[in-house]
Amino acid sequence: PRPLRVAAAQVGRVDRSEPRASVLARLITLLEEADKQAVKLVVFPETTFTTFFPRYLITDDVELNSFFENEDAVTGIVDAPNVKPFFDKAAQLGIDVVVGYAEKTPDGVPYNTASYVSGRRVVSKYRKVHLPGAFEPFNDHPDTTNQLEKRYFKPGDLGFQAFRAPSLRHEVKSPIIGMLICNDRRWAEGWRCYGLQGAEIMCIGYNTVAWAPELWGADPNMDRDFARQDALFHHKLVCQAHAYTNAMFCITAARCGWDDGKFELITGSMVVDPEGHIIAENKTDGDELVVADIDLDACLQGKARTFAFEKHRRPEHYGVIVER
Ligand code: CDT
Repeated sequence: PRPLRVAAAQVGRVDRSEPRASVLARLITLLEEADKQAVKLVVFPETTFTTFFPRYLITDDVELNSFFENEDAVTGIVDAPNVKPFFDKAAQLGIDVVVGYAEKTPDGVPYNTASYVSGRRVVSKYRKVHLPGAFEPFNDHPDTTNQLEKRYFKPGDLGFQAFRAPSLRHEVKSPIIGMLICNDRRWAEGWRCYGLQGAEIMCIGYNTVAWAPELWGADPNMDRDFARQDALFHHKLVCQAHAYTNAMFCITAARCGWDDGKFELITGSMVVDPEGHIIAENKTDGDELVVADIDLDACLQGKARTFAFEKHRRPEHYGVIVER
């Protein structure tokens, strides 16, 4: 067996005006909880350090920039001024973290990014490929949930690179990891790229609106509870199905709750096993650590038998996927 204790760090309501120091204190509390429970790998949400700002049309550059982390060309995210204490704490506790954030490169290019950080070292970085929404807002009503990722970010340019987490080798033979960000989880292509590289754990942070008729194209009179349930259903559907067909664990971490008291995000923080079963999930819509003991050898059933890619795949018939 290759046992490992992992967690999703769900983060509840974060308002547009919530000070960075306050969010950071909450994240550090989650790290301390993980340490108490001897967790070795914790996955945090998409844009962990701030509210999900692409829902707003922000015309003030100073405010817009305040949601981004300025990366260093050598050290990446770990010494960025607003977030350094978080990475210092994770290193001090010996916990590996996957954390999503709005990245500004040294050349000023904006990406929606997740980094895998261990002992203050960026082991790997992923930039969101599937940016949902539009460049223009639906309207400028203050209650509208916009989805302006195409306005604020460039599409990711790093592809889907699986990597080993050597820092976890003391626990278990270094697992092979993949990262996706929110909307990416709905697309089979990214999962398969990681599956083909033998990934054993998929790490996914997200901000998914519970109610946004403009975005989902739903009937504006649809029952709100139904809309929330449906959004949660689709989140679980894709994560469970893709974890199963690629024979890997999946850890999903939600930014959830009612931002600004009026923009609701779904929960759904969970750990899924390679057979597609949920083995741990959130109980609240606030800050919460969802912990699971996993055995990486559980991937073998799918990788060596049910799907055994090298025996059963027929790539000569899959060309249309990359041709269109
Ligand atoms: N953050 C993010 O990617 N959200 C999208 C909203 C839906 S876009 C139709 C998601 O896929 O959850």
